[in-house]
Amino acid sequence: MSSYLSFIRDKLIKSKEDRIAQVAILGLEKTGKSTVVNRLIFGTVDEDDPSQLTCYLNVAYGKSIISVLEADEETTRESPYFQDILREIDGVVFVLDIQSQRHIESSSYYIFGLLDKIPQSTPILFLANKIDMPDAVSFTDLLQDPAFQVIMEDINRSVSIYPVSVLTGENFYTAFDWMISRITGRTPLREEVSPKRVIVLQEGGVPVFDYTFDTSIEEHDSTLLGGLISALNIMASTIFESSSVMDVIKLGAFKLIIRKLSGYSVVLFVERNDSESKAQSLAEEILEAFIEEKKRDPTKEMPKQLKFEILSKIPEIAILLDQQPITDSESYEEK
Ligand SMILES: Nc1nc2c(ncn2[C@@H]2O[C@H](COP(=O)(O)OP(=O)(O)OP(=O)(O)O)[C@@H](O)[C@H]2O)c(=O)[nH]1
Ligand SMILES: [Mg+2]
Repeated sequence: MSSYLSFIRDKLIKSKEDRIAQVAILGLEKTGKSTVVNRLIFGTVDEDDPSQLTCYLNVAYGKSIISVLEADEETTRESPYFQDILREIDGVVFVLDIQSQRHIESSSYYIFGLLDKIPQSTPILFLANKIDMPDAVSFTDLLQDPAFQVIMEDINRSVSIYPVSVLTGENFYTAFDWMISRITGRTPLREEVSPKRVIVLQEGGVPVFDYTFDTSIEEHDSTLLGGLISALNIMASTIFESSSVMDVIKLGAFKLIIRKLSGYSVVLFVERNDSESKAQSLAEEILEAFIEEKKRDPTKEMPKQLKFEILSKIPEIAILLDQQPITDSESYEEK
């Protein structure tokens, strides 16, 4: 084990030169660390997934690559290499199990023991995990816990805590995105683009996938929309060069971002003033995820739940899908 950790430490220092964000996933036994790692790798989790004790691997997060290190309690307490690792790491994610008050207490002891070893400049994200469990301690009660108040009120640190279920995915990407935007200095996605609806059209403009993110918007008829876009594209390619296709249309309060791939087109509705490049990359990711699912099972119907699952596999979209978007009173953040 100790040679594996010295290997991790050396890899970590090397990856730092490559500017890959390094995130440590820490927490007591069975809090959900490996579930976090699995969600990052596969975009979904299976309760029977193996629970690796210490692992270090690169995963794709949206368009970037991050390195994640899962380390169990014993490693963090006992390995001399782990001290070096904590000094090098860009962000720490503490997973704590909030299924009972007793679980929370043991986690807070552990956290206090480690806190001094984490440099002040390293952002720390607390995942208050397992909110799906029936007797889980409420987030409001957790925030009243004096131990957490001390941690959260340390003004010299960048700390945040989110109630999540890594198992169901609820709030997970919102929380993780906080960490990534802290490390990379990137603007959180929510502030750059707010997708309203996405439609995938097959050749000829027939809608084959339709998902509304914002149920308050007016639902335009997707068949008519498909017809409009395909007619416009046919006319455009007749008038201009044959390869010309429309890629952005501004219409009232919306901007329609259009992308084409393998005979399908995606139309993503965003707000008129949203970041165009960000919206284009989201539209491409959705179309790629759709095509991948189609390849896997060309005949399969896509009920709403499956569409939701396809979209949830894209971290940046999953943030927007969180069933219960976090409100100011629910999230507690200190800069
Ligand atoms: N209900 C519920 N169970 C969860 C959640 N996250 C993880 N679990 C379960 O908690 C158990 C432990 O999860 P792991 O991810 O293996 O935890 P770990 O921290 O990696 O555990 P060790 O590596 O063994 O220390 C598994 O049975 C998971 O399915 C959650 O959000 N809700
Ligand atoms: Mg594990």
